[in-house]
Amino acid sequence: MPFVTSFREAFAFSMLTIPILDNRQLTEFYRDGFVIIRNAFSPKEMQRIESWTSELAALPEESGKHWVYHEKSKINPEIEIINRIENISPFHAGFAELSKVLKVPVVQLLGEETVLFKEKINFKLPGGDGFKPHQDSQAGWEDYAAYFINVMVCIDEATVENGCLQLVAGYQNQGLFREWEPLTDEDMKGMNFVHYPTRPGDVVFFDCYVPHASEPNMTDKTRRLYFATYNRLSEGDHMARYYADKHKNFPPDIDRVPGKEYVFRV
Ligand SMILES: O=C(O)CCC(=O)C(=O)O
Repeated sequence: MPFVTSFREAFAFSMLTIPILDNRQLTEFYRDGFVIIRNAFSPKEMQRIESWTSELAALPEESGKHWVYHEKSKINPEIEIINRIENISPFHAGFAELSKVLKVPVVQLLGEETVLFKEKINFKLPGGDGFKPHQDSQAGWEDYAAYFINVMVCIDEATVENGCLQLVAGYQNQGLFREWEPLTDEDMKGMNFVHYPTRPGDVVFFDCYVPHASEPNMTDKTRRLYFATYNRLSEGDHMARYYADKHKNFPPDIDRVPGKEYVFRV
């Protein structure tokens, strides 16, 4: 029933394709902790999603709106580039639509009603940094719920060269290694990080325990990926509290206290 309800809700609300997982894809997710759906969105749909992304990046940064973070380019450290945008759907109708549509296959995977926990777009512009090997729940997520599923939508082609996602299969049932620190060399013994290049319209589902990483983008090609994260509704709706807590420790650049140091941990 939760699947039917979420499907009806998304169908009534959105013009986007609702990605429905078949039995083979569900089995693959339960086996590996992740599954990749190629061409889940059409080129026309991706034009819309790409235009929302560019629109968001061009908006003026304002306190109390979507959160923008910058970083120093690794190609030219004189330049500040957008690193990521978070807290999106409450301020953008297009992404609100996308996050409703992506919820439907997450309900399929969990077999129960789910709720959006957080969202972000990792821009990884030319010169953008990579991500050390980690599990997403290492970023303190267990304070909110026990289990999460991420859905990644590929906006620009992600290649080995520009820092596509690398995932490790089969570790999702081992649970959390430890909080607030990326994986150590010792943790990673025996793990096989595999590059998964993706094209615009591809969608990746992976859970909060899947070890993953990506390299910096030292090419001249932008690599933007959208991530929406959901938890079981039976574990509560935590988005407001999550963002309030995060704002205290790692606020968007517009809300930072000059001179104070903010450290990204995981
Ligand atoms: O965007 C990427 O390459 C990886 C993202 C990631 O691992 C994260 O945001 O936790």
